[in-house]
Amino acid sequence: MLEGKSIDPATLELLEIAEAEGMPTAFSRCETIKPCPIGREGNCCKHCFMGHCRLVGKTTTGICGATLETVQARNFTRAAAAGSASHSDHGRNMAMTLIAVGEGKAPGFQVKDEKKLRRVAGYLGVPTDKRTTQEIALDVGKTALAEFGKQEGELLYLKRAPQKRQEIWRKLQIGPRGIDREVTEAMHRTTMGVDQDAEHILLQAMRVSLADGWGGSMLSTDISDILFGTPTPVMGAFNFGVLQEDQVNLVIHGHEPTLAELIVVMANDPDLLKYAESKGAKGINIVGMCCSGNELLMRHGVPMAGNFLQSDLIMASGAVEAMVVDYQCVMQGMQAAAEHYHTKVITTSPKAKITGATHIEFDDHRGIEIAKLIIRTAIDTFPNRKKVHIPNYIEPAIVGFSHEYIAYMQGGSYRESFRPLNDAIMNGRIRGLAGVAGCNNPHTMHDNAHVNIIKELIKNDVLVVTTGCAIAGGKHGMLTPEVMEFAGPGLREVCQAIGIPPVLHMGSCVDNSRILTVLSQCATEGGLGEDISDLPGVGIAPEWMSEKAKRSLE
Ligand code: NFS
Ligand code: SF4
Repeated sequence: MLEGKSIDPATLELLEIAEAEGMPTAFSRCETIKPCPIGREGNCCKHCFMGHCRLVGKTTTGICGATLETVQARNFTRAAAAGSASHSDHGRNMAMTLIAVGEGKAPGFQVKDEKKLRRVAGYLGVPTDKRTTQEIALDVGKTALAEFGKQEGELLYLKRAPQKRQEIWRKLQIGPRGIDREVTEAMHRTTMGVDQDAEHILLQAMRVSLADGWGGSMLSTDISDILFGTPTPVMGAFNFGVLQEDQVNLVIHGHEPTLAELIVVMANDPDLLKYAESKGAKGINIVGMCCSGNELLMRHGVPMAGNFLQSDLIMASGAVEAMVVDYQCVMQGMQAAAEHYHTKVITTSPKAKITGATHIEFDDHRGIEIAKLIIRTAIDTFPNRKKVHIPNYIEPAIVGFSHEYIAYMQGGSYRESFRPLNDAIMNGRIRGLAGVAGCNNPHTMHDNAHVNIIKELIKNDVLVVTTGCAIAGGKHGMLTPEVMEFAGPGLREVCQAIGIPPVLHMGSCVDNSRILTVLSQCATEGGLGEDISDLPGVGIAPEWMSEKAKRSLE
């Protein structure tokens, strides 16, 4: 029964338990739900109530006359708009937290990376001379926030792309003006009776996607680095084995690093540790999941319990006291899974509740107090544990390769460069660069595509960067220096010379923006052409499921 569901033995082990105990998971639900083939292909239009129109067989237009091309382009663009809205709304929250820090109203948070703050101020045209960190932070936050509601002009970060690329965007008129404006326009143009030329619709899909990659996501990454530090390599660990049998386990899942950062700090609070002891636990163990997990992993080495398809399954360990979630990729089924055990699902975002779950709302003005309350709630749950079974799989990994760090590795603090990498591509020792990103999807064997594609790429001298749930490779030894032996001879030589592994963990999905800036710098460094499209680079999301990944695929 379980055969073919995952290549990860830890996942299979808990799936067996879940099945025996009748705990539902995405895997089990996937057995009974067959995706609608019409919708899956994008051939169904739900944009007005003369329909919904299913364009199959001899039916080639909807009641309004919309053609299959139009319907498909509209569906695609709406998914891209939703994906952009999600990443960007996350970016907006980061900007608001930075403003609160600038105003001195966010106790527990501060500017951790002053150098990055000044660099970002430069991109956004915020003056830095003779100004305090707090003043700069406030202005950077406000300028970033203004990018969302801007009605005219173009996003300030577009300037970070190679000149040639910017000119193409301008010529096609797809340079985003304001992030929210592009999402709204995508929704408007795809509603009944508006834009009905497939190619023209798809131009807006590109514009709304650029508003994410060079807007919401990039701002999110930059502000996270300013507030929590720009990642540098750190040791981490992967898989269910990171849960601790004798400690209170909190799994942090979702996307925003803000509250998660405070929970990590507060897990060392002596009073809370004492409280945990009073309930019979030997400590408080914080582990990550999906993108929030990635954020914590790459900045603090907080162990990563798993990726998307492991997020309800982990409950079957019986060792999760609290599943702390904010938003995105948080399956509602988690609550049903939690009800089979003692686990409390705790929702924390004002934007996202789950029926039946405990809601403890985050507010960055009272962050510490809320973090403490969440940990206390988890501790209170510890005595209710029933049977515990933690699969004994744990894989070490080196993670946390930011753009800044990769540039530093190639030239030191004062001569940051991408020259060695460019030279290696030009002389053929590296054949290309690949970004392996995106989710899991129960319609395909869990982790299989991620891991095998990465293996094949490095064997063929392609340098790989990985983000989001594609960090699946971490569970299978792909993020250790030992993986070097699987790399082709050219790639191995270059990685040894620069001092980087052949598979670089670059963070969460919004951190795909780090890939964009790396590619941009490779292109502008010279020798490989003048544009990102001149580079031998590819982006793959082989197990994708989210609209956010659809956006990234463009
Ligand atoms: Ni990305 Fe993060 Fe994972 Fe897919 Fe979801 S967690 S933003 S969308 S499932 S990679
Ligand atoms: Fe059908 Fe046209 Fe309405 Fe879509 S917009 S549901 S194709 S009538």
